[in-house]
Amino acid sequence: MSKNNPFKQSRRSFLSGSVVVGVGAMASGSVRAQTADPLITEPQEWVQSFGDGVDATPYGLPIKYEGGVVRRNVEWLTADQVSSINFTPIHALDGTITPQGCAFERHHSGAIDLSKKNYRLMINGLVDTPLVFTYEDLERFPRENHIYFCECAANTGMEWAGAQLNGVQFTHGMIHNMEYTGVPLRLLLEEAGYDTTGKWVFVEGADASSNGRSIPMDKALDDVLVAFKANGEALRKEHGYPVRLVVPGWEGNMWVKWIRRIEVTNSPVESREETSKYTDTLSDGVSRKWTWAMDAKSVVTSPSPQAPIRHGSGPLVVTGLAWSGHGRITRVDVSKDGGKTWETARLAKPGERMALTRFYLDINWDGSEMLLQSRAMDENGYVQPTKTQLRDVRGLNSIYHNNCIQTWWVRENGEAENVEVS
Ligand SMILES: Nc1nc2c(c(=O)[nH]1)N[C@H]1C(S)=C(S)[C@@H](COP(=O)(O)O)O[C@H]1N2
Ligand SMILES: [Mo]
Repeated sequence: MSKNNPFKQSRRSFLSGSVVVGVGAMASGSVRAQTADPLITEPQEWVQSFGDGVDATPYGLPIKYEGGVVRRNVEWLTADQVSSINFTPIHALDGTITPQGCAFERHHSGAIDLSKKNYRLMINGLVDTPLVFTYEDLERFPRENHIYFCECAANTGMEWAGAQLNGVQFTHGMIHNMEYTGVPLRLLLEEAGYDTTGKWVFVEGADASSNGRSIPMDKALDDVLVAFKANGEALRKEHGYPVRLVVPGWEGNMWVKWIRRIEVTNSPVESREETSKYTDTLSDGVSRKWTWAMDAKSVVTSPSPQAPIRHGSGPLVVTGLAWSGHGRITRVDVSKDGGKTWETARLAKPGERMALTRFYLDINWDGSEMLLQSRAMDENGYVQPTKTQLRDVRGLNSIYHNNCIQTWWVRENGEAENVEVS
């Protein structure tokens, strides 16, 4: 069987590969094949009675067997529920779209209850005509659909000093990827007649924290969306219902939820969220500022500590996610030996600009331990750094913008653990 893609081989050799696996697998596998399997030979209860009627679930939830696919938090990070974060269960998802129901949440002062009726958006500052839009007003502007990832700048932030959290949900789960429907911010700024001396916009939300951020005018006019739908339906309350800002490729903190005001200014406001927070202090005490775009990053989501290998040796699907705030992902490599050798993974689809890319490496696992890593490359030729390379540049004072290569130590029994290689 070919090492990186069994499907490239002829169907025949792939099938014979599977037979070998069956023999090598746990005894129960072959016992099941030899004795009558009641799930195949006996009529089951679900064929002898009716299932639920169509009125049972007007709005569907996942079936009870999938009850573990939920957002989780890290207790010691959650001093206070209203100013906290939870994590997307990326170990259990596939494809690239994050369902809203399990997409991570980050609130500085809790998720507020704001109706469409009470919603207002003001544009003021350096404009010809200060304007206030209702929700219905926004719906009358031409709108667009785009898939974008939103990554909190603190994603992987707890791993700077050492391998700490034993699960990809916790190390990399401050990310989600949705299809947004919204009005380009440019159209609203044009409606208000923005002054070309205004080089910045300051955006703030309707919640108590307001989460104010300055965004350069070039970005505001380029691809920022004033969004009201995600994955086809209204935004969930926790993601900013009824309207949030979408700032493609840039750190999650700028994606202001419950957006209520956009002020055109000629200088940045230097708010709390862009000075004391979301900046990286280097070893010499100098802080990096205006680090908006999230650098290329990837991680193996399965196998991983929360998604161990249960089926023994043989065909194994290694999979993960890659993304870049600077454009498209062009290539992802996977290493099984802690970065000594690399194989190029298969991208499920060609990389899309500022969106998650799913990769697969279909291997024939010999059952020996692995130090699994993935390494993303984007269209600018940027290569995701190792932990050591990143620490050499940033030191150890940082919390934010950690995009280093992650290692999972996969044991012979299929269990995986968060480790570092040097
Ligand atoms: N109004 C407002 N917008 C906000 C926040 C907030 O607390 N209030 N949190 C920010 C942060 S830090 C992040 S990472 C993203 C998270 O978006 P999500 O909760 O939809 O995942 O929203 C940003 N927008
Ligand atoms: Mo964030």
